[in-house]
Amino acid sequence: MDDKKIIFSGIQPTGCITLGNYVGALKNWVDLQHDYHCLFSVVDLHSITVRQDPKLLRKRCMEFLTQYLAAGIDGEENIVYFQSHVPGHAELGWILNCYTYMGELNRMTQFKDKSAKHADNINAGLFTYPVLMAADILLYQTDLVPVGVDQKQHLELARDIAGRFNGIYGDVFKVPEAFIPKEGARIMSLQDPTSKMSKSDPNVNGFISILDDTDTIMRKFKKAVTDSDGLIAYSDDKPGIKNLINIYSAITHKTPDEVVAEFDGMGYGQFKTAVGEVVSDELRPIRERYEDLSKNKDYITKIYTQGAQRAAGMARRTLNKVKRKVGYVDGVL
Ligand code: AQP
Repeated sequence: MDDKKIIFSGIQPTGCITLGNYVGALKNWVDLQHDYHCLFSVVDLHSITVRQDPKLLRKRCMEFLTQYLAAGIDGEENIVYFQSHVPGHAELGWILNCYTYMGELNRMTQFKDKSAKHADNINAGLFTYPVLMAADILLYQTDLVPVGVDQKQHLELARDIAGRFNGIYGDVFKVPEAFIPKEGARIMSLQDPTSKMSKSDPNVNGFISILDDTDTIMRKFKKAVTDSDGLIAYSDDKPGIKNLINIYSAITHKTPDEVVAEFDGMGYGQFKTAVGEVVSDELRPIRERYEDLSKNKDYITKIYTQGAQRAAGMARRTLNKVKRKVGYVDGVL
């Protein structure tokens, strides 16, 4: 292998891929894909921490992988695959469970949030989710993980687990770094700008799907919750406007100050229309490519099959090393 560094990242197939996922993760994958060896996974093992309808899940998995490609991920150059197709994720996940403390997992804010949301199904998988995520990353000797800021705590834990394991057995894992975008690291709900835009939000006006058409996008931005003082300013006291500035800024690569200057003296209506337009222009080609690609099932199958084969080869090298270090007898398979 050359000296390019390794990137791993994934999105779990729940709900639909949102503008938040796009800006926090997917868009950066596209920007980084030629400079690194990249693995982009539809992390389906994670998705069953919340109960899923099997038929819908299978359909959604295919749709997510197709959206990765439609967003501009090159499926030949990069490794694009389903997590459940590479058994090494679950194998390493188990081993790392034994090197992770309950106290560490108890501190994870996503577990607290999700167990409050799914009080009738607080399963062990939900609790150990960050360990599987650590396995996803460490399995490939990943250097860099492009994620939204909400995943920062999980990534810190992955680093701690890697450090602990290395401390016992020598240098087994690369200790990964987070890659968190400056603008758009945390896109908020359009209906409640104090909580993050979430792909399973039951209120469809709270999020933009990357497949939403122009009319839907414009309508959702028009309805976006703001405030009543009519001033376009970048302030924590104005979470709705701040969120719209962040979105505009992430798409146009302008700083928040530049955005504020651009819209100085204009009304919220005009600003919301401008944000809707840049988002719609950004997403239109993705939607069009998606429509084409989803007709080509053979191509999609080829991409995820070769992706899983390449990922499995890399995973095997790390797992063999881990198993030897832990003290297992060499297997025959
Ligand atoms: N609102 C967001 N802003 C910026 N980045 C975000 N990400 C998610 N939401 C935002 C980033 O997208 C990647 C994939 O996310 P995930 O599949 O791990 O799911 P999640 O973050 O748990 O997303 P949701 O919307 O909250 O899903 P549900 O509703 O199913 O629980 C990650 O890199 C994440 O940082």
